[in-house]
Amino acid sequence: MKKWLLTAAAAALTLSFGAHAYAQNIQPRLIRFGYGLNEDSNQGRAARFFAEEVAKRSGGKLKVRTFGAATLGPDPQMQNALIGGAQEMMVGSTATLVGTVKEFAIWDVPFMFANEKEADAVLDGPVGQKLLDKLQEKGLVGLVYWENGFRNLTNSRHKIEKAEDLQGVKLRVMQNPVFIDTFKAAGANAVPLAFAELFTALETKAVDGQENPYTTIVSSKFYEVQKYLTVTNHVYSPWIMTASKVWWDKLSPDEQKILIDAAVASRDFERADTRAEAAKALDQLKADGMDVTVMPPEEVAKLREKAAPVTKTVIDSVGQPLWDEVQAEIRKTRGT
Ligand code: TK8
Repeated sequence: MKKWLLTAAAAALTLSFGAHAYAQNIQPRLIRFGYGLNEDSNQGRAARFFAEEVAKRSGGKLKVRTFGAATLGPDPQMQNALIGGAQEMMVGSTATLVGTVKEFAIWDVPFMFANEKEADAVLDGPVGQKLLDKLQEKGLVGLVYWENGFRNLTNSRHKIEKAEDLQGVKLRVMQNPVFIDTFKAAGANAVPLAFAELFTALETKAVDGQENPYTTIVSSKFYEVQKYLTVTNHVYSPWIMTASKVWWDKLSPDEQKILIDAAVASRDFERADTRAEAAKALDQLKADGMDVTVMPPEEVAKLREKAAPVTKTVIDSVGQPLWDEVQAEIRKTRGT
C-alpha cells in the first residue's frame, strides 16, 4: 500500500515537472535579471528568451523575472548589487567592469576586431573564458558574452565626415577609461555618463552626441534627438551575462547547469537576432530622418592613429602576454 502510494506520488511529480526535473535537485527560486535597454530591444528579447529557457529546463521551478530599462539601476549599480548579493543576475556592458577586473579593458581597444566572426572566436575561446574566470574572486560569475555590436557615432551638432570634425564635440561615453581616452585623443570632449541618463542628456543637449551600435540607436529612439549618424565601426562591444557569486554558490550543480545551458542558448539566440536587426537598422534610421555619413577609410585611419597611444596604455595595464594571446587568436581566425 505504502509502496503504491509512493509510486503514485512519484508518477504525479513526473507528470507535473517532467521526468528530467524530477530526478534533479532543483528548488523553487526567483531570479531577478536586470538589463539597461528597453524591453523592446535586442537585449530585451534575449532576456525573455533566457527566462523561457530556464523555465522550460527547470520545469518551471527556476523563475527568471526580467527588469529592463535600468529599472534595477545602471550597469555599474547592478554589478555592485550582484557582488553584494542583493540581485541575482544581469546582462550589461563589459566596459563598466574594467574597474573591477582591469583585463576587461582589452575588449575596449578601438579597431581590434574586424568583424563579428573574430569577436565570437576570441570571446568564446580560451581568452574570453580566462576573463570570465577572473570575475570569480571579485564576487561575480561570468557566464557568456552577448553581442552589443560595432559602435557608431551620432550627434546633433553637425555632420561628422572627417576625424577632425570630432573636435570639441561633447560626446557621452561609457564610464570606462579606454573610451574616455580614445575620444579625448580624437579631440572630442568625452563625458562619461550612465546609459540610463543618456536619452535625456541628448534631448536637453547637455551632450551633443553619443556612440552605440545601430540596434541601440533604434531601440532607444536616439534618432528622435540626434540628426547625424557617422558610420565608424570604431569598436566592437560585447555584453556579458553575470550572476552574483554569493548566490550562485548556494545553487545545486543541477541548478547551475540549467542556468549555464540556458545562458549559452540565449547567447546564440541573441547574436542571431541582433545581427538580423542590425542588417535592417541603418535603412530604418534613414527612414526615421537621420543623415547618414560613412566615414571614409582614410579618415578612419586617422582615428586609429590617434588612438594608438591609448592601445599602448591598455597593453601596459592588461600585460603584454594577454595582449599577445588575443592577437594570436585573432590571427588564427583570419588564417594568417
Ligand atoms: C546598456 C548599456 C549599453 C552600452 C552603453 O545598459 O552604455 O552605451 O552600450 O548597451 O550597457
